[in-house]
Amino acid sequence: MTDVTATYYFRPKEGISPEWAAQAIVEEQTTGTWTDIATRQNYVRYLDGKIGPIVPSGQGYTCTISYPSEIFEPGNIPQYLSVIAGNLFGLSKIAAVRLLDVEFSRDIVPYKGPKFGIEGVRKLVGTTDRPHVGTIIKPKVGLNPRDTAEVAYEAAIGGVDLIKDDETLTDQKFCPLQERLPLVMEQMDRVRNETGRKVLYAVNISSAGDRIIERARAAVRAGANMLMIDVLVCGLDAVRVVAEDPGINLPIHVHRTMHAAMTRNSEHGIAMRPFCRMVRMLGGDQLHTGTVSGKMEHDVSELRGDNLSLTEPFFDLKATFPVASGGLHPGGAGKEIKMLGRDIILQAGGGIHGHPDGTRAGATAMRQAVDAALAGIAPADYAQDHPELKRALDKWGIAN
Ligand code: RUB
Ligand code: CA
Repeated sequence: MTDVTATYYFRPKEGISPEWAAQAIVEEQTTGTWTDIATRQNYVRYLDGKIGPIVPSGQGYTCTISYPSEIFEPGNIPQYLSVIAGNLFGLSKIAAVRLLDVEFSRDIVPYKGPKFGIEGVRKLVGTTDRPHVGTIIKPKVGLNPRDTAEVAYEAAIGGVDLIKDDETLTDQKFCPLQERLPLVMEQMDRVRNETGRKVLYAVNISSAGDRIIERARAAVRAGANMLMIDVLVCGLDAVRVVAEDPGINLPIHVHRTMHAAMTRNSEHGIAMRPFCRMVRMLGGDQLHTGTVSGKMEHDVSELRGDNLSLTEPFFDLKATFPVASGGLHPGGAGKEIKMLGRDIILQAGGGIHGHPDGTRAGATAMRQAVDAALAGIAPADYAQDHPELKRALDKWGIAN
């Protein structure tokens, strides 16, 4: 296959036919423009896109557009986005357009994908098939490095597999990265000595385009065991830049802050799916895709498909670990596992640090909730002899 096939939903304005709208999109994104042009010589026409069947869907239509792979500059992800998701969103005769999915051809995937992937991350942590439990240090900003490390220790000793910075914490004065990272890693070593468990800490290296790679290298030198990137605010290519650096051999946790500006509207924007495919090919080892029981808006069938796009066969690339996060708590773990499976990272911020007995008990309660789900025992029953889970369920209830 040499074409790149993108699937769009679109709704033309009144009086505009779906055929005209699809044609307007394909012209804008390939060799045409709003009017005939004398310069569109025959020899450029091999770059024209092809419109697939136009199918009514909801208030509008869906169709595929196949782009010849020669229109793409291999390895230039910003350019890919301009083709599949560029000007078309602003065409005034089309009320709404949403990029739903994209299928890339091998010749424009010159990427190695995740270095670790699900299996590699499991190997680091020492698990076979249970869901991982993670936490975001809260409050998301403000704690000093020492308190950050203390919270990290409590979460780790309580049982989490992964600790991460939040999206707005980078390298501010109140918590400089080069101070907090060694202190947190010291606590991770302490947990390793006390329990034998390796806990990952994803330090947020998100920063300006000309600084992120140096920040990543500095984090490696300071002993980091995982890096985190806010992929949409940094730009998708930030993941590739870090993943391809020969001196960086750490898994990358990918946060998607700002995504809902593009993904939330079911008629207009860019669905999560294309981002999943691109983050995977660019080398993200873990990616936030949402929850079925948490605080963020979601569509269950889209979410399941998004997670599948991270794990299904995709050339020879490893699978990216989906992360369920946003308003999760122990009472939601069972539902998440039931709907999303075991290859999932269940990440709770408030749902761990908000436990009535504190962070350590919150982390233990999350692990107990996972154990209950895997044993097929109702959380309320399991909580009878697991007091941390009991206290969490009393506070937050059970998602059904
Ligand atoms: C969750 C959190 C993450 C959200 C983002 O904190 O800090 O940034 O997961 O959402 P809490 P998404 O557990 O306290 O809600 O993962 O959907 O992008
Ligand atoms: Ca957050």
